[in-house]
Parts: sequence; structure tokens; C-alpha cells
Amino acid sequence: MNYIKLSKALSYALRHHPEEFGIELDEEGWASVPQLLEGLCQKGFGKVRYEDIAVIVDSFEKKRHELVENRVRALYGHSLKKIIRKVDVVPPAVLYHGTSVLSMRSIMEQGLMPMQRQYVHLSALRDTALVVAARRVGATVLLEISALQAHNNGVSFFKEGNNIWLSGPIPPEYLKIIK
Ligand code: HQG
Repeated sequence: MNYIKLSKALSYALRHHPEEFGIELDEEGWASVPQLLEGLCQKGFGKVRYEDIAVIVDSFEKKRHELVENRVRALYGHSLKKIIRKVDVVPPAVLYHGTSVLSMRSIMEQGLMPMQRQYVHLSALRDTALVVAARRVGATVLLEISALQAHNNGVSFFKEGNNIWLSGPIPPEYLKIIK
């Protein structure tokens, strides 16, 4: 079993196009594992077992998915129309976002926007934010976000596995370029 390929298929189904796999997400993003296994089979992944999904959920350093009994969901990254409901929590004083210098003019004008996704993606760790930035074309920029201050002024924040944070749009006054 190619677990990287399967993990990408899981993210695609649970973040972007559940309908292509014959599954439906509930308000918190949960899908039925038996239905997903059936959808994966129909998409040509062969016989994927429950244990294979468990391996994917547990073995990658980045915690992208959550499995509880016969339900599975993506923890972040959603782009589908139906908004996945999250519980607002108080963030730490600062969070980080890594991006490309090519996006900076627009970011400093409009603020950080979710773009194709439902939420802005942030990290509690500088290093993680730098890895995210390295996926982009152009020189890396590391932004420090005054998260607590933004939260106190009405921006919603949500915590997901392994130091990943999500938020609503963040206006430019809460952003500082640190690298
Ligand atoms: C930029 C991966 C212009 C933003 C990663 C980013 C992460 C703007 C891009 C997760 C902007 C969106 C998410 C504005 C934001 N004008 N550009 N106003 N506001 N941007 O992929 O945060 O491996 O949707 O800086 O590791 O890069 O898939 O978000 O460059 O955790 O699990 O628009 O996806 O996780 O890009 O990455 P993305 P992201 P996985």
C-alpha cells in the first residue's frame, strides 16, 4: 500500500471533493469510514482496509486527519463550500505564517486571507511556518501575527493538531515581517 498516495487521496476527499468519493461531510467535517473505503475502491485504490486509514492518521508527523471509531475527518485545509464548524479558542500572544515575497504587497494591503481555503493557516512554530513557505515560488517571508490582540479585537482562532492554528482573515495591522 502506498500510504503517501493514500494520504493525499484522503486529504483530497475530506478537504476538497467528498462528492467524488460518494461521501458527505457533517458540520464538523466527519465522514463515514465504510463509505470512504467504498469510494476509494471505486476510484481505483483497490481494497483499502480500516487499518490502512488508521496507519495514515497515526504515522505522519503532520497530523492531518482524525479517526474515531467509524468516522474520519481532515483537521484543516478545507476548501469545500460547506463551512466546517470549529470552536473558537484564545490563541497565544503570537503565531506565525510563512509565505512568498510575491504575495507580500497584496497581504500588506488586504491582510492575510483564506484564499481558496475556508480559514487562514498559521503555526505556533517559526520552523513549521518556514516549511510551509518553502512550498511557494519566490523568496520566503516569515510573518509574526499578533494573534491575541487580533482575537481581542474580534478575529476568530481555532487550534488543530500539531501546532497548526486556523483563523478568520487577519488585517495588516496585526502582521509584522520578521524575516
Ligand atoms: C497567501 C499545507 C495574496 C498565503 C501547509 C499562502 C499548511 C495571500 C497562499 C496548509 C493573501 C494560500 C496551508 C493575500 C494569504 N494576497 N496572497 N491577501 N493572504 N495569501 O496553501 O498557509 O501539507 O491555501 O500566504 O503545510 O500556504 O497540505 O495556505 O501562501 O499547513 O497538510 O495565499 O497546507 O498543509 O496558500 O498552507 P494555502 P498555506 P498540508
